[in-house]
Parts: sequence; structure tokens; C-alpha cells
Amino acid sequence: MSSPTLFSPPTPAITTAVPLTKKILTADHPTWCPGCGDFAVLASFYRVLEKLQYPHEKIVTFAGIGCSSRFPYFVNTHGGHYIHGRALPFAAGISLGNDDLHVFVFGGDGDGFSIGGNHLVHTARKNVNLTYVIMDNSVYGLTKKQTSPTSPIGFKTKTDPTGAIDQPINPMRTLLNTGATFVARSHATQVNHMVEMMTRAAKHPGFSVVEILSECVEFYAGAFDSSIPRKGGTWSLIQEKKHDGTPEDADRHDVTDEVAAFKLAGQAWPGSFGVFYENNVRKTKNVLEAELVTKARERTKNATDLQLLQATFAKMR
Ligand SMILES: Cc1ncc(C[n+]2csc(CCOP(=O)(O)OP(=O)(O)O)c2C)c(N)n1
Ligand code: SF4
Ligand SMILES: [Mg+2]
Repeated sequence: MSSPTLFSPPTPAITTAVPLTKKILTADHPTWCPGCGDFAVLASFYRVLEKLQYPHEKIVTFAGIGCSSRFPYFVNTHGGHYIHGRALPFAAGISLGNDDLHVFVFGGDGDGFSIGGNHLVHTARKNVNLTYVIMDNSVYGLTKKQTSPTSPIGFKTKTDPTGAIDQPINPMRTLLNTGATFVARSHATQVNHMVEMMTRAAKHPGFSVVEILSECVEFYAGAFDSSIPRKGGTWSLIQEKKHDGTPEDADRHDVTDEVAAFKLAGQAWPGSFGVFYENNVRKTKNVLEAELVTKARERTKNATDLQLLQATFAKMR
């Protein structure tokens, strides 16, 4: 299970001629436990792709290791299942080398915030054009209940049998701090909301990230009940500014205001859901690299790669 695999979709001829449907996009039978929140994230992602109708051969789904990271197996697109915590640098390379692809990365709270935390910071700050979906269940699910970086203090696990003692990270503050240019939060019990957040993230030019609270029914049942209305919880949606000149608009959230986003991120648990931050001004690394290449081509008078190599060897003689 934990050996990394790179794979192409099982269907031999992917064509852009037929509209993408859930049937076409379904690759394998999900092996998650019955009731796992990740099923709803997958169902929502099918809907996102049905909505966006990207050319099938231009979609890539990628992941590290974890229950949530099995995601690409269940989506019939190009993709890969890679090393725990290392999906982002690999996916960044895919995006930077093939700017016409739509790159999606999936993972868990452990994969993203723990072992892959450093990669998250650097992929985000570079504003690589890809979408990262973190399925946060506040536990290590695949390895059967260890404390994760989002487990609350007191949560009893195999690594903390008397209850977690370390301060958990605040995912929204952490993501905002990385320099990600699109940061949103959703919940696996809210399919329409997930579809909206993932669609906006996919359309965002740059590094977009959506944290989705997705319950692990096996090892942390009830973790997110406080944000599920039918279980007595509070579902608090971020009201975004409409710029309509009405007095009530003054109290709405400006998604371009980083300070306001940090303030929202500091709310008491279970906090709010929606888009915390969106910056469409900062250039992506994809664009910056393309500019570098263009300038270099101009400087070298559009010499071919072979000519450049030969010139370099000639200098070394
Ligand atoms: C380099 C490496 N370290 C540790 C592991 C063991 N391991 C596999 S998944 C995982 C944590 C999974 O937790 P999370 O990322 O939250 O995903 P979930 O299973 O909860 O969806 C760990 C520690 C591994 N496979 N590879
Ligand atoms: S162990 Fe938890 S996260 Fe993993 S499939 Fe089962 S319910 Fe989902
Ligand atoms: Mg987890």
C-alpha cells in the first residue's frame, strides 16, 4: 500500500470529444470504510470535473500516502500515488513542466501539515499553479489512530494513550502564513459547498488550497459534530463582500484582505467555512518561469537547445 505508484488511466484512449461524466471519471471502487467522510469529497470532485469540463487528458490527480491519499486511484485521470508527504514537490514539477495541465493534489492532515509541512510551505510561497485539497480528519487514519498535527489536546491515540499533549496547529492560519494565494475551508457533510470551494480553487491562477473537515468514522467518530447542524452543531458560512454599496456590505468579509482572513482564522472552534483569502494579483511561478525563458530566448536570439548546448561545450574547451 505505501509503495509509491505512478499510473496512467486505465482507459486506453482518452478523448476530449465526449463530455466528462461521473461514469467516465470513475476509475476504481473506493476502499474507504463505510461512512468515511472521504467518499463525499470524491463525489464532490466528480461534480467539479463534470462542471469544469476540462479536456480529459489535461487533468492530473496526485497524492502522497494516507487513506485520503488513495484518492487518485478512484479518479480516471492521469495521476500518481507517491511518497508520504512528498506529493506537492512532484506535482509542482508536473505543473511547471506542463503549464496546460490542471493539477490536483489530495492528502490528509498528516501528509500535508506534518511530514509534508515543509513542502507545503515552499510550494505555496512559490505560488505554483495547482489545487491542493487537504482532507482533515484530525488523526492518522491509514496507520490506525496516531496523533496528527490537528488532533486536539486530550485526544487519546496510540501515540498519546493518555491524551494528546501538544498544541495542534490552526490549519487556516498555517495556510495563510505559507503565502498561498487562495485559501478556503469546507466540510465533507456539505456537498454543494465543497463543489463551490473546489471549483473556485481550480479556477484560481496560482496555489489554491481547500481544507475539508472529513470525519474518520473508524478512529475519530464525531470529531466535527460541532459544525454539523443536524447533530446540534453550528455551520457558519463566511459572507463575502458584494461591493453593492449597501450598509450591510461593510460587515462582510473582503477575501483580498489578508489581515481580515487571519482574524477569521482565529475564531473559536468550529470557526467559519468558505473562502478566507484570494489574491489574483501575484504572479504564479509558472508565469515567472515562462517570462525567464522568453527573456533568455531573446538574449540568445532564439537559438535551439542543441545550439545552446554546443555553445556551452565550446566555452568549456
Ligand atoms: C515516509 C513515511 N513515513 C511514515 C509512513 C506511515 N504513514 C502512512 S500514512 C501516515 C499518516 C496518514 O495520516 P493522514 O495524512 O492524516 O491521512 P489519513 O490516513 O488520515 O487520511 C503515516 C504516518 C509512510 N508511509 N511513509
Ligand atoms: S480509517 Fe478512517 S479515514 Fe481511513 S478509510 Fe476508514 S474511516 Fe476513512
Ligand atoms: Mg488524517
